[in-house]
Amino acid sequence: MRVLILGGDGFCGWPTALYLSSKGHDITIIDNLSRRNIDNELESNSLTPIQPMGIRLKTWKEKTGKNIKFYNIDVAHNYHRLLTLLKETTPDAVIHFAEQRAAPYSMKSSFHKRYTIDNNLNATHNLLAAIVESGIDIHLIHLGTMGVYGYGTSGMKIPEGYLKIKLETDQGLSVEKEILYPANPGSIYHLTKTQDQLMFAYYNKNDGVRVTDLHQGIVWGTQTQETLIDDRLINRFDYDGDYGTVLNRFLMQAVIGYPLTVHGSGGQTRAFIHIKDTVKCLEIALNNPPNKNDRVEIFNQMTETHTVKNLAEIVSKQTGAKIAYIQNPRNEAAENELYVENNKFLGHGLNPITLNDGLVSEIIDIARKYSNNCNLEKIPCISYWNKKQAEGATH
Ligand code: NAD
Ligand code: USQ
Repeated sequence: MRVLILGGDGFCGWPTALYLSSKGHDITIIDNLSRRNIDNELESNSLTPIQPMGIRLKTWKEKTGKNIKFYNIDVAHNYHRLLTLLKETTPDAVIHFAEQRAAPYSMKSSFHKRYTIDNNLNATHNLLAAIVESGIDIHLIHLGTMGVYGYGTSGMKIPEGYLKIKLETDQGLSVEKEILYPANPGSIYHLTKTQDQLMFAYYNKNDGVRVTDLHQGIVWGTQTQETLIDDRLINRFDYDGDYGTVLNRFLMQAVIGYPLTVHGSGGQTRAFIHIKDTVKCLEIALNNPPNKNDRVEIFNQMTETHTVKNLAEIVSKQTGAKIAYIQNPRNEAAENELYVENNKFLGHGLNPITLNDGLVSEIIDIARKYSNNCNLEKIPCISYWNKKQAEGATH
């Protein structure tokens, strides 16, 4: 298939581009390199030495003979360049990773809130409008988040996108309906993903755009089979207080002897997926598009849940790392339970990689190899959700 990958220079997008190219798909990456510029803004870096796009693509061609094209386009603001590219490449599918994805970054200041809203909502809307204007029947696959649901239920499993409800009419009749699961965002970033859902529902209803929305959990790991082919293909590894996600941060912290930074009591339960499963899920979504008149297809893209405390204990047991319970900079529930339905991907043959599969030591090895690149000053999370959180801060 001809596939455009928006955000194909990023942590999830780059390995997905390589994986799908290795499977024979014709891949074009679109990215405005904003994530690399944010590293400059934050004076932070990927722990792993990621190469410029030109070197990445030249290496891929050299090692596999396969060509991946690249266009530097800001999809949130260069509408006509995006539209022209859709018309010229007539893709079967567009995979949309191109959003500002860090909750702490989105909460740093009014500037960061406004940037995240502007970038994410306009990127998604421009893509939808351009698909309609192009007149091409393109399957849009979007990377959403488990965070659209909030993290908790009343004991039931969080369904895949839609909730069955029963309503009582004024005449006393009982009516069954299915609605989008109520949105409950925990940050400005997560708020943009809940808004994306409404845009998909609208364009699907009004214009028949075929959409698959993947509600993904926290991605851990860094390398895939393809990024391992050559050092110059290495994937990024975020460890800083804004972009580093919890499990990868703990593993890196353990390697350098930095006490594991558990926020609060660590009772927050979250959903996880390994990067190697992320790329497989994208392939499954690509190969199973919704039919023309189907509603938006929603998959929960996660394979296991853990509390933050539990993760810290697993890492500590394996490495001897100390655990530090620190004041939580976020405004989030101190503890929650999380049960998630993920039968759709399992039904399509996904065989999940879990924390027990030994890949934790693979990440420890990478963190050890590149530990000299770590800037200790960038580890603390200093983005506070509100005034109260900032006042209670110890940093
Ligand atoms: P990332 O920041 O590494 O990658 C995003 C890429 O999109 C970057 O290369 C960036 O330069 C590009 N981009 C952003 N705005 C753009 C714009 N306006 N025009 C063109 N390119 C733009 O993030 P990631 O971790 O790869 O996440 C990709 C997607 O998956 C995001 O939408 C994120 O919300 C979602 N997701 C990520 C995780 C995770 O744990 N990393 C979990 C769940 C969902
Ligand atoms: N946490 C710590 N210590 C740390 C870092 C985080 O205790 O050093 C805690 C946080 O307070 C939070 C949990 O770990 O309770 C998860 O934080 P995270 O930074 O690992 O993940 P999150 O902010 O939820 O965001 C990440 C991705 C985002 C994606 C989301 C999926 O950055 O793009 O949408 O995971 S989900 O969490 O399922 O909503």
